[in-house]
Amino acid sequence: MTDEKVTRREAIKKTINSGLALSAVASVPHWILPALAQGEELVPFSDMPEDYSRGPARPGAPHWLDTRMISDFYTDNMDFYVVQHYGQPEIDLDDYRLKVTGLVDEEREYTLEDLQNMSQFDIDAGFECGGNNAGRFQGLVGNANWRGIRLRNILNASGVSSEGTEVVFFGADSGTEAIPNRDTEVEQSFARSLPVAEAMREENILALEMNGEDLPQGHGRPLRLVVPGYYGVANVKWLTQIHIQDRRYMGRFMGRDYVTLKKEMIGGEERWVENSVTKIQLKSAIVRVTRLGSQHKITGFVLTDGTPLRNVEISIDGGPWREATLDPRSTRYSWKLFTMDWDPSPGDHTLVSRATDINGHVQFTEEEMPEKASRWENYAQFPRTIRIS
Ligand SMILES: Nc1nc2c(c(=O)[nH]1)N[C@H]1C(S)=C(S)[C@@H](COP(=O)(O)O)O[C@H]1N2
Ligand SMILES: [Mo]
Repeated sequence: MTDEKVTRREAIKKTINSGLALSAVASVPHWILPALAQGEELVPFSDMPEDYSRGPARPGAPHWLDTRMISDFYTDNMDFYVVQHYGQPEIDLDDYRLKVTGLVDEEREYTLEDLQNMSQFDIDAGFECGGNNAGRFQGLVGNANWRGIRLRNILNASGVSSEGTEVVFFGADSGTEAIPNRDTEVEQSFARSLPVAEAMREENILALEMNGEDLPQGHGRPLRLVVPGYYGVANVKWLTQIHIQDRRYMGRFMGRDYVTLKKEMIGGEERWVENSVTKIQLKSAIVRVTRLGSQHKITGFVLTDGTPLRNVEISIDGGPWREATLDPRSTRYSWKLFTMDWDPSPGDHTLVSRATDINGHVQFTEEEMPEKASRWENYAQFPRTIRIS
């Protein structure tokens, strides 16, 4: 590992562990570390099972985090949620190749070393799985610093030809998919696509590193796409091929899964419309309440598609909306943690947050959500209940 890399990793680790009592660091396994200050306690939510806890991520397995433990801007690589649909392919790094094919002036192939030697940048990006929901207490979420190559540089190095309209990203993982009404199955890779104009956005990154470490196996080692502002499904892990074509890619994760079926008015007609899960919908959620003496603190996160926020507000027991404080480390595409001090009376309380963007768009309540028949994109306000003793 280069010195520069060690320094970056140390800097990120330092923010991850800040606020911890030293004794806690030494004695408690990191995955249950509530990152509490001296004398601080986690106050249980009454909408969660009393014994709710989440174990550490296990190699190869999916994982979601206990969102009550969110207290740091960067999610530890060991606790960042893990989702994949065909298992985690082991890629031999010596044989690894990234191929760029299709409607380009020059098809290309890169070794890992070629990629490592290209100019790098880094960006903070937070995202959630399009299937994240209240039932999981929003645990399919995380925020990290990604470092790698600008996607646009790779596309420009091959030269997208004028007929090229869509960029397809293939992962090394594949599974058998049954063909409806036919007694047959085919092997399909995980893949997603983006229109060329979207793919050319300067923030899109082919990430080699996550929080200053080589990309962990579960997060796509050695290379993954991150499309800041998009739901997790866009961020193709174990990336091995980029293909430019003249039509939208229609694989399972574009056309069948991760498709939101919504009721829309189309030219005055009510229609059920299918949309691929793409840009993150404005969302906030309260996930943590801590107590130091009688002083309580409420913490939550906001996700956006990159549209700047106007504010995030909290209402307690149906009372007035009061503005919460946003973490100053927030960036355009990171999650935005927010906090508010609270001096509650004993008894049962309801807490809810709502985010508003600079266009005045306010996060919907459950009742205001567009009518939707599928389980994707759950961005309604998330009321929490808590008992103060
Ligand atoms: N190759 C590949 N990439 C993938 C997936 C997959 O199954 N295979 N799942 C996607 C989905 S649905 C999500 S939510 C994110 C999760 O990324 P993470 O495991 O790093 O949090 O990866 C995306 N990228
Ligand atoms: Mo997902």
